[in-house]
Amino acid sequence: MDPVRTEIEGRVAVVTIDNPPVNALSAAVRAGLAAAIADAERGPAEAILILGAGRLFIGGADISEFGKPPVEPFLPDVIAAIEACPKPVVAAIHGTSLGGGLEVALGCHYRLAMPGTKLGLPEVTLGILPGSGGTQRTPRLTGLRAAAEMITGGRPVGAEAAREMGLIDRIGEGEVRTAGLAYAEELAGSAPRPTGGMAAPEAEDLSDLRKTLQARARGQVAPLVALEAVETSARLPFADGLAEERRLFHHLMETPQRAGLIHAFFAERAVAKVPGIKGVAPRDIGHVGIVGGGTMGSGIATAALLSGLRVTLVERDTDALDRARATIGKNLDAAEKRGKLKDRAAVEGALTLALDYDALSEADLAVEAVFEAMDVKREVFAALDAAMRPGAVLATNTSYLDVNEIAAATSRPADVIGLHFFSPAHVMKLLEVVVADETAPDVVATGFALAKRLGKIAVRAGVCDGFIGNRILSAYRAAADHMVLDGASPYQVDRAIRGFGFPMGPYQVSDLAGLDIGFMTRERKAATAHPKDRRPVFADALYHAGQLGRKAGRGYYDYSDDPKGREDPEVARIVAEAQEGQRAFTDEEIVRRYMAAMVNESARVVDEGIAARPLDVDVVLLHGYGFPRHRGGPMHWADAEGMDRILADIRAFAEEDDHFWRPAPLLERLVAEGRTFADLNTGGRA
Ligand code: 3H9
Repeated sequence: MDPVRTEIEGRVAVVTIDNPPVNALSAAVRAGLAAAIADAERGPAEAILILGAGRLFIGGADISEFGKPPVEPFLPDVIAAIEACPKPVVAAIHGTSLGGGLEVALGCHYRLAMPGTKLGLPEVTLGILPGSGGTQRTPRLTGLRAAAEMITGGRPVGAEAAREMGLIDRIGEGEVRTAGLAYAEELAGSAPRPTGGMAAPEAEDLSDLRKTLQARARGQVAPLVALEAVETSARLPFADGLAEERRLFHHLMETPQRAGLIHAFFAERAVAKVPGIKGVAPRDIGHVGIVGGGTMGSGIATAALLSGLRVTLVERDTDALDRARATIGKNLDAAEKRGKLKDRAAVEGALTLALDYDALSEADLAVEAVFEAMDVKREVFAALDAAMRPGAVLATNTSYLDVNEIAAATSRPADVIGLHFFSPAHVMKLLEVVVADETAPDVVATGFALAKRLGKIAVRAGVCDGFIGNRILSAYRAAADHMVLDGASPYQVDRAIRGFGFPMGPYQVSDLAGLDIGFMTRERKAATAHPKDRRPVFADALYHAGQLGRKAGRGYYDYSDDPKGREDPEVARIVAEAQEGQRAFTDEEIVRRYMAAMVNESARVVDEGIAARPLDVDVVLLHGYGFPRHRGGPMHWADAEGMDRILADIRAFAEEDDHFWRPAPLLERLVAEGRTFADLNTGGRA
């Protein structure tokens, strides 16, 4: 079907863009739009109305065309033709209008948006900048600062805010087509009002915004380049500003950051396409049970309540229930402050607290979030099995235990699944959906449907110690610990890792999680440890000294007079005493070792089928472990860096420690065959 069609309604030519799912501006849409404007210009209509078919106006440029040879007509030229049209052109916007989609609207002479519409220029989140006039037309409508904030932040604004800023002229009523037609009829026969012909914005000092952007960039270039582009609008004539925008756009288009961010965008959508559950209907979930009201259980309860589900939380005694109620209350306070909670009374009314598993007899799904010990978990699952109705889903939030063994404690292993939330569960977006040997496909589909309902990104994981994320974490964490044992300071390691783009280094993460957690994990693994495994004795020493991290006021860092944490000479002394070597490391070597360990373990996780594809690993590390988004995730990064270089590093490191550094077979195969992880995202395992 033609992606752009024109109908004549009275004095108005109605041009509709119909390119599902998001009316992206593909080559065919651009050509169709250009032709429609040219035809309407020649025809009898006295005004032109541009609309989007379906649920939104235009989702932006077609991102899947990026990185491929460009196809004419180019979007800036199509928009220039709209702007130059001698008849008034009106955009009637509903749903969403993003990126190139908003730029089309800015090229129109008048803009109307329906209530609830989101309008934005999110290009910086893809590593680029608005490249079809957005950096020049927006400031002519809104002033320099508002445009700079919108474009460098990438966040959409609502219709009301857009009208206040001057970005749109009107808010429509009723149905978008009718509202747009009435507006166009009103303007029919009048002179066009090109945005590019408006006065340039007044120059303003934006150095404060530049400083803020620099402080939070962590290596990202697009926001600062976008600021530069917006600033030219106050200095240069319109045509020259457009040329400068184009030049900067093409520069960003060529950066690896653009490739990384767009990989992340598509990977986040691809994770939901799980092999084996295509077309499988999920079970209905309206009522969620939760066993355990600690930080995790209360966080999961909060997430479920905020998405309108009924929640029944079971704890052992009334004290524990009171604590859960208080934690959930605090979480809801925070959500209310952020505007995420409309009807508090209704949400609180949907929560039941109970001491008995019988309260879960009506629940559609229960999530167990109790102490991480197999015997405790098995007891809970036997009780759930007895209490829950047939067809209910029984989920465990374990972060490393064997879900098969947990399922075996019930008479219905097909209904058992792992739902591994990340703390705080009402904030973190990631959910690992852990599929055990006997988990039924519709139970897996239910895990994904629940994640969507909760606004989370679900990734399928197989059963192993730590699933995808924590298993890979334990490998790169070990690489960091080995460097400290050999002479690096934890502070240097943290700095180097932050320099790569992580928000925190591994020892800052330890302080946040609590050093007791790491200690307990080491104790748990000690029984099965290999004699050549190197134990981070400096971490044990800190644990025994009571330096448990943030909650104790001291861990690797001292938090007593600085909430961010100060380097601590006492820690440096404890670490130095426990160190096995005194070798110096450069920041570059620290990053190379850390990343080599991450990529190597990731390759094993993919090879063993624990992760369905490399892109699943990328999404887990991006959303659960702070991996810098502009690098796309460890697998995308490995491809960009060159897998042969990483394999050569691992082989070199193995010369001094061939126990820890063993190349993953998949890495060796891919290098030998000249293939990449990206090849496996589409083509399956090597
Ligand atoms: C730009 O415009 C550059 C210009 O300044 C200059 C150019 C010269 N292209 O997210 P969903 C696919 S940069 C291609 O699940 P929702 C998506 O992959 C662009 N495909 O839906 C998915 O495919 P599949 C600036 C796209 O309702 C399907 O559509 N624009 C695009 O939750 C459904 O997507 C943006 O950055 C695209 N632009 O949310 C907006 N967008 O079904 C990016 C989506 O095969 N898009 N797809 O997995 C979004 O933010 C959301 O998709 C949107 C709808 C809010 C529009």
